[in-house]
Amino acid sequence: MISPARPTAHPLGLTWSLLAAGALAACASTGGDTDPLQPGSQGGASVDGTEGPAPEPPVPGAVLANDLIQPGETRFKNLWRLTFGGQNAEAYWSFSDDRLSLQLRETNEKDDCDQIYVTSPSGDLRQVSTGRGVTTCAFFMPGDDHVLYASTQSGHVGCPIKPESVGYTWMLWPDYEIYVTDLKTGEETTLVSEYGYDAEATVSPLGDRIVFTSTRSGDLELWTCDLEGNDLVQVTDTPGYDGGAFFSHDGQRLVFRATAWTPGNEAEEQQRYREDLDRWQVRPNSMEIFTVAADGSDRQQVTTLGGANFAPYFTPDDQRIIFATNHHDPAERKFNFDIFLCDLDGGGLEQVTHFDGPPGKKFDGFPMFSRDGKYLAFASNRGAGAPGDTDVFIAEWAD
Ligand SMILES: [Ca+2]
Ligand SMILES: [Ca+2]
Ligand SMILES: [Ca+2]
Repeated sequence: MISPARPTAHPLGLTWSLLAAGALAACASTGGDTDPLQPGSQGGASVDGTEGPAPEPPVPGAVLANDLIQPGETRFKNLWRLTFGGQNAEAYWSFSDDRLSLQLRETNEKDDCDQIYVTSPSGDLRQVSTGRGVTTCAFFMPGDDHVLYASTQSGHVGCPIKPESVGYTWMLWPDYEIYVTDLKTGEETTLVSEYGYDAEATVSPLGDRIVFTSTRSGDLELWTCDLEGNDLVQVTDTPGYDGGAFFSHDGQRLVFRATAWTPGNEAEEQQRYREDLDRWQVRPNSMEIFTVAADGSDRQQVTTLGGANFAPYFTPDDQRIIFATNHHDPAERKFNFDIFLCDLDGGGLEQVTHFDGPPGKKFDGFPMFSRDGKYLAFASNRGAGAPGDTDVFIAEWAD
């Protein structure tokens, strides 16, 4: 099922959608699919048969796609599609809610790696990463004139080739550093740099701190720093993966994903985890959602669902958490990821997305609310031409 030649793995989990593709056809994209900047024929569909002016897209270039709202997706008042084919995900809102940064890959070719793009007033997507190495996890800086992202460009000119591994793992390239690019001048500066994995950075809505994931302490932990990359604070100190964090809107807490050990089997699993980490790899198949105060105190487990729970984000009132999970997939190999909501204690579970098709057409994940709460950006296989194609969507949210 899984292509052993697949060159990159995705720190925040995009690879799950590729896994869901089953056998990965080489160069799965065809025709217009290879140009994600070009609106396709599936967008702009009519809204449930009613006439009237189409609602304004929340981001220039997004095309109305209400035909892709699935039965049961009652939280979606309208749906727009931003990309059309390839691998596109992790679309995160600017501070002013009028732009998205995202990562985009046009094909599954070995020499094609995720690069960072931003939306622009003209409706085009604009590449802002250098094109060297593999990149991940972009986020707007306060003021929206700069974007941070992680890249292996200090160690790789092209796309790094994933070494042989046992089973399904993510690569934690030690060349990953966190850079800030000036959207006006293209000037790039290094924000965070240390031997080992440094990636998955996001910025507090207060605009004063950055959280990221690093192996610098010898384990995968959350760290925060100021906007210049100084005043480093280690937030987590727990065996296992701690990463993929976002701040609450009041800047007080972090929501993140962490390895879930099997009770009674911790020692064996942690030994295997250490062996993977020594090869710069991590297995993402068993993770739960946690919160912690930004200073590292008061760690709380949110979900106890089993399976892979990831990409958590606070609702605009900080009272609930939206996240992606496959816990509900009855299949032994759980490829159907969907977006769920839950309370801060894990109760009140509510399924938000319901897209489930054939292999490679099941994934929904990476939810992020706009700061005003009106829109939810997410990634999904829905509307995909080729199995595994993942596109960025924006839903108008119904409270
Ligand atoms: Ca590094
Ligand atoms: Ca840890
Ligand atoms: Ca799904």
